[in-house]
Amino acid sequence: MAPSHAQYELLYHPGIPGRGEFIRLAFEAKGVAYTDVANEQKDGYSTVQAVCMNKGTESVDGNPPVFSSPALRIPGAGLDGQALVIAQTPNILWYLGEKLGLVPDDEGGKYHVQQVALTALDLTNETHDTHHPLAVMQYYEDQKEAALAKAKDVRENRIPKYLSYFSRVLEHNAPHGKRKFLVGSYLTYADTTVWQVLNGLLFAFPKEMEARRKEFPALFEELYPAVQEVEGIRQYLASERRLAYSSGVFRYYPELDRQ
Ligand SMILES: N[C@@H](CCC(=O)N[C@@H](CS)C(=O)NCC(=O)O)C(=O)O
Repeated sequence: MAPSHAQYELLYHPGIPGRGEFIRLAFEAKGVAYTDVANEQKDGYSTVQAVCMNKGTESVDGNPPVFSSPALRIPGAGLDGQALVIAQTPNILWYLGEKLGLVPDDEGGKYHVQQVALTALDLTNETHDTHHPLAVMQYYEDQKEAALAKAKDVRENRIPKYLSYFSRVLEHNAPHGKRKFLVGSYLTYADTTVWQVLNGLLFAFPKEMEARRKEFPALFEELYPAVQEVEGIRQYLASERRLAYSSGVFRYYPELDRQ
């Protein structure tokens, strides 16, 4: 395992990639150490729960309450030298984009990166809703009929619409990014975030995505491998830190895939 230190602490559920993966990929792409609290620390999930799921008027260290994980805790970066806690995946990525060098220098480029990442996270939410179309707090097994209809719509209408958008962004940026990067001339968190959604979709809907990848060759044959070949990402994907999909946002139910 690569060494990690306590400068940045990822607070997320243990044992699943989930939405925490968008944050992990940002750190791993740049080889910046972080502590994955629930996965690395004894009783780490108690810490995550205490910060992200308590019912009080503060999360920790004078920070306001957090609605849900993932959150990022940065010791020393808050008021009076206390820890700063920030939550919401795109908010964390926005913070890390500057710190880790995962955004372009120009203001328009920074907003464009966030625009693409937000869109990829919208697709993540829609993917989640294929197995939880009616009630987030109820079991998939109790909403299977609605899930079939929702998954059909997401597969047939929403996935191609999103993939078309990402492809067009890639093409628009081709003079700078050479179809390896979505915004500007080097890796940003737009690339890692879109990569993660594509990877999750390949797991959740293998048959659907096998057909779709032929429709969007630049996305799957240029951007996707380019992100995987970034040294930090390559090492990470081969490491035991990269968790297997199971019961998180990206799940595999054969009946929800293309038949
Ligand atoms: N928009 C939020 C969604 C966060 C979210 O849905 N977190 C999940 C885990 S991936 C959770 O623990 N949710 C608890 C809840 O919504 O009650 C983000 O992107 O961070």
